[in-house]
Amino acid sequence: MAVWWLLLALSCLSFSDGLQKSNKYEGFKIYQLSSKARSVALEEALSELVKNASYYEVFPGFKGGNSAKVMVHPDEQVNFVKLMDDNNVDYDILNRNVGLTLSRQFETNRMLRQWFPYNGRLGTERYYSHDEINQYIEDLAGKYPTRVFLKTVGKSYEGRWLKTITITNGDARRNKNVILVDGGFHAREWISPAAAVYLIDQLVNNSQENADLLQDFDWVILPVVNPDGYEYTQLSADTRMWRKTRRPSSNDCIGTDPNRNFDFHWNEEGASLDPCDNTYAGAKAFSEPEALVVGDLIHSYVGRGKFYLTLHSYGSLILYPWGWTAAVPDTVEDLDEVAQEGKNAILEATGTVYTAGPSTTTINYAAAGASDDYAFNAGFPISFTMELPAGGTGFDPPASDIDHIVKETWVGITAMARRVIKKYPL
Ligand code: 0X9
Ligand code: ZN
Repeated sequence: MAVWWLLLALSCLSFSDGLQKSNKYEGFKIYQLSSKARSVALEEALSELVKNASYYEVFPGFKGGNSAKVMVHPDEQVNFVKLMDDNNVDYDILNRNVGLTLSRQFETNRMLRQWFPYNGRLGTERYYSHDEINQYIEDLAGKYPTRVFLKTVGKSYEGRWLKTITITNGDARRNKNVILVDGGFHAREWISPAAAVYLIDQLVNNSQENADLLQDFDWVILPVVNPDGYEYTQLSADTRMWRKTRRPSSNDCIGTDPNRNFDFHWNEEGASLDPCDNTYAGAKAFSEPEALVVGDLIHSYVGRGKFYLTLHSYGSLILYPWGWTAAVPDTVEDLDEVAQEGKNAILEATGTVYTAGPSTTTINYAAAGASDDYAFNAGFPISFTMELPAGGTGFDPPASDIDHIVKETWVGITAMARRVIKKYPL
């Protein structure tokens, strides 16, 4: 494997220097901001920035804490630096040219697709398209007809099929408890579908070793909730940072944040009614087909469903309800017990430090209308958002990081699942 990466690194270096085209992110910089105290100055400065969406993007995660990451347009960098100095906010430059990073990655991904065509198994060498992922789960269902089942649960706005894979141990016992996992809510968070695919692979192809995970529980997995957005981010370096779905929502703006579109305290906090914003909540709750599919899926498993897990990036966080308010539910101890289990298992396996806690105070912002709160409110006793680790400029771990991240995520998910299985026996 190491030789592959070395060859690829060399060929991409020579390619990318010659072929580098400028793109939308040419000259954008990413700054890491910090302020000695948990600072009002930083929060005020950031809230000014986010108003100017064409020049700035404050990356989600730790928005209101004492550090933040901000991507800044080249025309605004002088003003930005002055604003930070005036507010006594320290900054480091994390990435000097986002455009260059993205176009190199684009080239690498193009080559990896040629080097590792789909051959019936999805390895961890590269990122896969929605079609390949659907093909893979189709193939698994064909190969293991007694223990793997597919269901078409809906269609994205652009007409891509949303399919769940249900993984069982093949004992034909009905109405077992259920663990429901989804990925790919946010288009650019590619490591999320990758982790869902690895989870599927391990549960199906390593079923003997994981027999305890399938004894009294079935697993239902929807690997790409937002395939239109996911495919759009694969088109070019210009589109790589897209977050939302792809349905035009006004004359000049496209897409809704599917994780603000759920019908639970919809649009009350941390969401926008401006169709051009990255956190646009939609015209009304469940206006978007992709969110509605997940909502229906959640409802269809209430009672049997004991654990809902939605995979996002980034931040290395395990977040539990509530995410729409800073209050915590009565069963916070149960939630925390399971979350800590995941955090500790990952720490022990790889040394990666996850933070586990209530969503709003851990990620430092409230966001209403998300799927985790919806599932918890609907009756899933354990409902988490897992923010996988950052890579590249944040949302774009290079392909060479996939293997490490998805295996580590598997360790965390299975540790949490085992605790859930013990807590909620059939
Ligand atoms: O903001 C989000 O939708 C999630 N973070 S991300 O960077 N992947 O976009 C966090 C959602 C946490 N859950 C709730 N706020 N309910
Ligand atoms: Zn996300």
